[in-house]
Amino acid sequence: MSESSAGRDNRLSGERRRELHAALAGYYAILDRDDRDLAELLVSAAGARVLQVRIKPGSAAEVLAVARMAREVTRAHGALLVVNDRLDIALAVEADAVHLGQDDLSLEGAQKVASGRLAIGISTHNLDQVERAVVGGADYLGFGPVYATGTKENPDPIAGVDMLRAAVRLAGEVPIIAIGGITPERGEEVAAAGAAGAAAIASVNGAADPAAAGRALATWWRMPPLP
Ligand code: 3NM
Repeated sequence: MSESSAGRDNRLSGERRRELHAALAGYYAILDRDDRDLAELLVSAAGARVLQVRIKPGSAAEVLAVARMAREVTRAHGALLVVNDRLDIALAVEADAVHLGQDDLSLEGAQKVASGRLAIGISTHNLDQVERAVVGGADYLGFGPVYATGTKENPDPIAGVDMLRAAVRLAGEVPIIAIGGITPERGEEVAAAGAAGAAAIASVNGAADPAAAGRALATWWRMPPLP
C-alpha cells in the first residue's frame, strides 16, 4: 500500500466527521472526576453534545473505569465520548475520539493505530502547533489557554482572543475548541473569534448550578443567523 492510500485509510469517514463537527458546536464538557451524576448532568441538563473524560492523575484502571461509565452515559443521551491522552482506553471503550496533548502519542502514530475507528483531537497552544496538526490531518483542535486557568498544571502562556482568531483562520475547515479560563460570560467573544465551540471545567463543573452554566455558555453558539 502506498503511503498516501495508507493515510487515506487512517482518516475518519465523511459521515463521522460531519457528526463530530455538529456535536462540537457549542459547549464541550469535560468530566474531571469519577462522578456519574456530574456526567449525566453535563450531557443532559447542561446540554453538552460532547463529553471528554480527563482524569489526572489517573492509573489506566481508574481512567478505564470512568471512561466505561461515561460511555454508558453518553450513549444513553446521544452525546459523543472523547478520552483524553489514552488512545488504548479510547479504543477499548469505543469512544468517538481521543484527545492528545503535545507530549502524548504523535498524531501520525495515533492515526496508524486508530485506522479511522475514532476521531483524533490535538491540543494546541500556538500557531505553529495549529499548522502542524492541521497538515497532519487532525479531526479537530483544542486551542488554549485562551485566558488564565487555575485548572491545568503548568499551562502554556495565555494565548488570548486575538491568537485564537488567528488559529481559527489558520485551521480553515478544522474546528477549534477554545479552552482555558472560559466562562459563560466570555463565550460571546470566544464565539465571535470563530471557535467552533468552547470547553470549560471550573466555570461549569465548579458552578453552583452547572446545568445553567453549561447552557449559558452554549447560548453563544445558538444565536440566530444575522439577517
Ligand atoms: N487544557 P478551565 S487549559 C485542560 O491550554 C486544559 O490546552 C488547556 O480548565 C490548554 O476551564 C485547560 O477550568 C484547563 O480553565 C481548562
